[in-house]
Amino acid sequence: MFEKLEKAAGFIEEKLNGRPEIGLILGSGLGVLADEIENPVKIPYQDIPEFPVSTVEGHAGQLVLGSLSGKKVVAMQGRFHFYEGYSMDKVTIPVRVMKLLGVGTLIVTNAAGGVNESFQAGDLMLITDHINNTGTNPLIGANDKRFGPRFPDMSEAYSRELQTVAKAIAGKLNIGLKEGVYVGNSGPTYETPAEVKLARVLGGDAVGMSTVPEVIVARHCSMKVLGISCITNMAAGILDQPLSHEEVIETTEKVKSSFLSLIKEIVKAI
Ligand code: R1P
Repeated sequence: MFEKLEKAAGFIEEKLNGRPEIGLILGSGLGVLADEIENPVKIPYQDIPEFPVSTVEGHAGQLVLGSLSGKKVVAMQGRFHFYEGYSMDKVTIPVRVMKLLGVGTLIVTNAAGGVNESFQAGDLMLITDHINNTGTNPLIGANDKRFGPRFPDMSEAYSRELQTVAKAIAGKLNIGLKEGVYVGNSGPTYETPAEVKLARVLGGDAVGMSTVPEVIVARHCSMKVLGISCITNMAAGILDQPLSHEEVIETTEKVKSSFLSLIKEIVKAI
């Protein structure tokens, strides 16, 4: 795997001048951030050796490399999910390729359902921690020490230092940034009301079907992680209305401007 991913990183490097220092994974409907990248080099996933392809609406399916707020970045405009039928190690290939490109800080974003009843659709939530409820783990299998240790420490999955930066910037921009624990499920079904209640009892504030595998792999290879969820809807059973991916995309469109300014200012500050 390591050699194959080195080949993928080499393929990307040939198209760049300068190595990216910050990686961004843009969630459902949040790919607009990649449009802000200056002097972009866009590489469709299907052209990159070993990369899967995006199959979900709202995920464009390309890497965008260039400058954002004066920093060299690599952004995934669209991510991979376990429910698309990709194994966990496929889902997380881009994180390892980012590491091989020189990325030390990863900003993960996602569209999530609000479990905490004090949240509202359209809120942005700083992820303080996560619960892996997918029933599996991307690090199952032989461990390659070149990426990281067999038993990685997850006591600070989301960097406290980056959380402090994000909170300060949200305050400066007057964005009422919520905070909470993201519960990662496999999907593709949205949670039942009973599952949402369970997530709340377990200490979850938001639910979704991504992020957790990426963060596990990022921490395995010692990247610092910052996570931001866009609460696109309240999870099942809170409001008396069915959930849909259309609503998820619609909400991300509404929060676009605060999401963009928050992330751009964070990138500037780190
Ligand atoms: C469901 O509407 C989709 O939105 C979220 C869920 O995980 C699921 O893929 O997408 P992201 O987590 O990729 O933002």
